[in-house]
Amino acid sequence: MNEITPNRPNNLDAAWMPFTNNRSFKGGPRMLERAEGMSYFTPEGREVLDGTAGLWCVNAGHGRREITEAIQRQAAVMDFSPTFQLGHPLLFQAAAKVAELLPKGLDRVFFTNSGSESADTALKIALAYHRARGQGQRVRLVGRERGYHGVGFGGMSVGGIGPNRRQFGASLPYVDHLPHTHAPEHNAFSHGAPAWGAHLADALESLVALHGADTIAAVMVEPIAGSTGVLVPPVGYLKRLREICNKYGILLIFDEVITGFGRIGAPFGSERLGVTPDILTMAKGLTNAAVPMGAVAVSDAIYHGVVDDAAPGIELFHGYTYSGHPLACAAAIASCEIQTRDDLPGRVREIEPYWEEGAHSLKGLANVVDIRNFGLIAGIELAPREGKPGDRAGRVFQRCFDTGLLVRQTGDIIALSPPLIIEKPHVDRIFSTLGDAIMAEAA
Ligand code: PXG
Repeated sequence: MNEITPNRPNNLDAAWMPFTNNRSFKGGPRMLERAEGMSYFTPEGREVLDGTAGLWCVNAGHGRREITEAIQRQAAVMDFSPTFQLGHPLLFQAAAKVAELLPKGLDRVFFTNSGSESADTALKIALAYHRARGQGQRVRLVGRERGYHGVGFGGMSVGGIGPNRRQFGASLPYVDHLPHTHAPEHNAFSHGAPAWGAHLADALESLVALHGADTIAAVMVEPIAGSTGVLVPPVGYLKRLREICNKYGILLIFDEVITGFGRIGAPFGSERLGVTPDILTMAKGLTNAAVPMGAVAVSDAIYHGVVDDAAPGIELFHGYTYSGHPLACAAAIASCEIQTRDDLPGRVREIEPYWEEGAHSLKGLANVVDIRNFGLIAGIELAPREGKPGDRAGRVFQRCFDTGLLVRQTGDIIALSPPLIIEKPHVDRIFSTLGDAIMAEAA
């Protein structure tokens, strides 16, 4: 007879797990029970070094006391307050804190609960902005192949991942895509931003010629595509996109769900990459992932464009019950304070060369066909096993987990994005454990 042990689920049936191979997981579950600093611990007490900051989100490391206490304090004071036609102090404080970290010119902040909601919110704001200016015919949304903007219908449609949509048979109309920038034939083993490919942004000119600029509302891209395998933009690419958007009055949206909050050595990636969008989405590191929260930042011009001349009443007919949830705001304030006080972006810039060297030390191992890096991100691409795409990297992921390292697998790419508090010995452990796993899967 099965005995129920506290904290040890003995029945995995009820939960339908997200983005998971439920059948194989339930046959051999990988469980995490506790987390602290750079590490997770399994129910058996085995340490698993966190090479992925959870899912690119625990940027300040696990179990930050300041964040936990801020959440506890707020839960005791007021559990929930509506933010429709009502406010609470932390909503405004959290928005102001985030605005302090944002690139100059982007300082109006709309709260959501996730990256997916941020993507859909950003797209809706873009449409509302054009409509408010009397350009309601601008309804076309442009994304990029291999872009990931979450799982809502907006983000899914503008995103460019087949399997993310194929199952559902429906996408928004009026969507088109730029080509992705992954070009291993030119850029394999680039250190940092690859030199080749700025001209790929000119595909936006072709979409303008095809559809007419006056039908296009916005272009949404990740400054660095994370979940489709770490695609770093070619030098000059984002600047070129910015110029073309300016030329045709198209809004540029950066999805900074992964690149925000220090990940690439600046509070937001836009700053490090030297290009400011009109709209910027975030989530993940916003609360250090302690409470779900996302946000969309927009320029003054967009805020005023939508709000100032609207008909009396609600200006933007959009929001979530939990937009600006008090516990999330408490976590966001504490998390933004850690960003600044501990200078997480500065730490990234300091350790980046060591990280880059560690990542590229895997060059030459069997089946390693490309290595990419930027900030505290790395992608290691493996040659697929014949007829079994994803199998090699999947086994590397499992081997790493079994030997005490958490990595992310997407197709045959291993992605790394550790907490930004990482020290050199952790870097050494990550790449030696991963190197061993890759070698063990050489056959
Ligand atoms: N935009 C980007 C750029 C993301 O990376 C989302 C939107 C959606 O966020 P939510 O909070 O709705 O999940 C993401 C999420 C991976 C991985 O394996 C990446 C994400 C989520 C889960 C796994 O790389 N990114």
